[in-house]
Amino acid sequence: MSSERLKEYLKYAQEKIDKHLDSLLGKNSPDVIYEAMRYSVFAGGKRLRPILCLLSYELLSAEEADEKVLDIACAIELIHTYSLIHDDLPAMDNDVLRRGKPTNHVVFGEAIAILAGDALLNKAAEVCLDWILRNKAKENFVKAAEYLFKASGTEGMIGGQVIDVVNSGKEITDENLLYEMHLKKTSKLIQASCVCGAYVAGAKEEVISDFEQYGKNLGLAFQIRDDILDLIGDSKKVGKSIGKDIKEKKNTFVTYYGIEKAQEYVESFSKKAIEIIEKYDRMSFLIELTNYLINREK
Ligand code: GRG
Repeated sequence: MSSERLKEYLKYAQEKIDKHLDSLLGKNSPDVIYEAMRYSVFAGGKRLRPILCLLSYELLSAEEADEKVLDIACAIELIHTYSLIHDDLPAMDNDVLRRGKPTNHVVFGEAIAILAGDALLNKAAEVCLDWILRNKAKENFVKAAEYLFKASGTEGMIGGQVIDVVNSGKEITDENLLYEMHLKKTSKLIQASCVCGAYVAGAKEEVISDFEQYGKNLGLAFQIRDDILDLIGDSKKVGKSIGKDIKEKKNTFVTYYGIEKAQEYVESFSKKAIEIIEKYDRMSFLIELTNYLINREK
């Protein structure tokens, strides 16, 4: 159970992020592409990645998150949303529900869903470039954007998805490959969220590296917890059918290790994540968020 203070912070940060996303996405446009983009961006996501970005920035800089960090934080959410739209497509996971709502291609058709995903990725690049220019191409801002686009590209999220796609229907028997897939597919964008916040705060390279390692371990714990929830928490987790991953022979940590060992891994990765950041001041809040995420029920 999270503390009232954490709940309040999450609400405050989600509102800030939603307001900013709203301003970035062609608010009153009647164009179907904006409708499709907005449909998925405002479909009820937790905003975990932009929250990690804002929080890393706030904790390291001791300043409240403002437009200095909101652009890059929202660019991360735009990339995350595009990946979910494309992941749900018939050519990939062929899912009809996400977050308890019909998926983008079910509502808008496959062609528009592909374009909405593309447009969100494009928008993320536009937002980052405008932000860099407005901030006179400060080196730490450029580094943050570079990190984000590498983390979501072939060495990161897309690379992880490729491993998933080429092994679909087969059982991954190599533990290292299973890790590589999840590190790239899930952890990289979570790492990028923490690293970008740290870069904007002006953190030194050693701190950036710690936040990178924190994000990596949190990402793994988060992914394994997600796999466990898919299996046991379906009555609570809207939009997924019971044990779908196991029935469809998906390669997850739970199908590989079984549920008990998988839970042990959630605990050991989150412990590692916390150990990395607890040497810094003011981290109690991030530690609380870590515990909340890995103990979540949905
Ligand atoms: C299609 C390029 C491309 C990549 C797809 C992100 C992804 C890669 C696939 C989505 C499916 C999946 C199991 C991703 C793992 C990460 C994960 C648990 C995503 C869901 O993230 P949450 O829980 O989502 O933060 P919300 O709904 O809260 O935004």
